[in-house]
Amino acid sequence: MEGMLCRKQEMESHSKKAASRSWQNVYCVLRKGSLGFYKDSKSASSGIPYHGEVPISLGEAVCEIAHDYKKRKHVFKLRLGDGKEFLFQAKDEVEMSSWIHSILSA
Ligand code: I3P
Repeated sequence: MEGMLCRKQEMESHSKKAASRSWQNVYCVLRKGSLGFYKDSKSASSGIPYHGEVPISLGEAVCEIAHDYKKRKHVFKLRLGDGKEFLFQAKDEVEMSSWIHSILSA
């Protein structure tokens, strides 16, 4: 699965908040066990990552609706084994559920 999502990093590790905390539009590409970020679909096809970011590994990842985040709608949370935590905003409920299910089965 792939598509545009708005992303905010909340945690850098289990005990450290992320330093860069603004929401950014990123083109997300889900592959077996990893999630990669690109500026847009063209960059994704060319394999040019967003700000040189290495795809995140989804081993031990927890993905669920971000019920505790009230500022935006259709936001889900992704917590990685190393403590990194991201929020992602989808365009609607259907798209959000689709991402969560795909991430959980990737
Ligand atoms: C952040 C930006 C985010 C905001 C975050 C700010 O500032 O305004 O939108 O998160 O608040 O730090 P900057 O763009 O200067 O990095 P929310 O939208 O969730 O409020 P936070 O530090 O309380 O997470």
